[in-house]
Amino acid sequence: MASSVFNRRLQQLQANHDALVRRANPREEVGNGIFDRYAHPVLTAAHAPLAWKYDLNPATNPFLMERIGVNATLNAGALKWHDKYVVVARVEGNDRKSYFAVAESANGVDGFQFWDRPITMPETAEPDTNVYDMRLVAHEDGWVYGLFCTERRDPAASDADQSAALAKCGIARTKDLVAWERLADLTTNSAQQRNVVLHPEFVDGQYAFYTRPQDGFIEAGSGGGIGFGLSPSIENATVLQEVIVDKKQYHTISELKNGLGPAPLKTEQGWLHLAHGVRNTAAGLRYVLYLFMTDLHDLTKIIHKPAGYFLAPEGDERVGDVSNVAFGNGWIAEPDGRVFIYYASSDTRLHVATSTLAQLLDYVVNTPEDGLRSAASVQAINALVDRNEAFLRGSDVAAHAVANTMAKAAL
Ligand code: M1P
Repeated sequence: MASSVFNRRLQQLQANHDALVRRANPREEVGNGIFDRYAHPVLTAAHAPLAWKYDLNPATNPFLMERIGVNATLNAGALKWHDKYVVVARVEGNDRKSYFAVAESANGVDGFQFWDRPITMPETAEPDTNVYDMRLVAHEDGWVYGLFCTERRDPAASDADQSAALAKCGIARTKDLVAWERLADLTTNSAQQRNVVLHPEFVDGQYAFYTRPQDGFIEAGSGGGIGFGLSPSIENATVLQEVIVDKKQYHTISELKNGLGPAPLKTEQGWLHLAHGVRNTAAGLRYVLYLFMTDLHDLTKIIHKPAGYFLAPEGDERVGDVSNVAFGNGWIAEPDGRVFIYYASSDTRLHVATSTLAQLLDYVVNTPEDGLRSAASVQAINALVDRNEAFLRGSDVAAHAVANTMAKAAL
């Protein structure tokens, strides 16, 4: 009896898992011309291998119960690796602890499958309570780095307060995405750090970091925005001076805080950045993604910054463990110009949006900047309508001229 329950459940679980992993992920029609969305998430909690969750021995698990639950798969770093699209996802268990796991796909939009085991991330002398949100960077020094948030209980918190935490940037490196060497956590002058990203090239012979200084675990406070600083060493990385590159700003999508997503992409026009901005609402925080570009030589100078968000949670994406959140810390740029942007919705599942470098550059360069006032927004619309009317008048004249020429030719 027990064995027939076990066998039936095992068959069903395997069939469901296979169907999920093999499910095609069609591109959604029309879109906004900037990027394309897809019908399904690329990675969900249900993608986790059965062997991570179930004791598959009928003698020790006759009901084939789930022994270890997976709650969510989100915020993934990304890399093209041996011709595969690879993400290092944040996998969150039912126990609220996150860990990292590699999943790969042949085409970047469907068929994502986890490798056999999650990453065994070494700890420092001060064990991490929780690790999450890895930024993967193939650095010009030859290593692949994973920078992530390591969270530990705030030692100054009273017994009554079991939620106060300290966030720091953990650093690890690898040559194969399987064996990781853990380095010392990043040292900065800020009380806390999250969303730290390693720049892929040396700057003045030093390692360059994008930071997000913050006063508290949730509040960026006086931290100000996305920072930038240099460290002579990666083994004991220390950034003593942070320059704010992109500050949080009143009544914008990042009035509360912001943070860099993946490492920037180098283009002929500048470094292209993907970041998240956070604002407060009566219904809680709203996280959206935005793009900006910095100067090729002065990495602290923004040369283009479109107004508002690039991508916001939409439809089902708006609901999850932390609703109204879009968060992206991984993208892959192909030599043919395609760009795969991996973003998570509502701290629950991972999606892909695709675009091209040509589209993203057009968007960044030609989208009006934020005028920071309602009147300026109306001015931007009026300027566009003026240009459209002039263009349509001109094309009317041109169309008439062509029609006249053709009519004369027909006589
Ligand atoms: O819950 C939304 C996000 O909150 C944090 O991001 P930030 O540091 O910018 O506030 C992170 O915990 C992130 O993982 C999470 O998705």
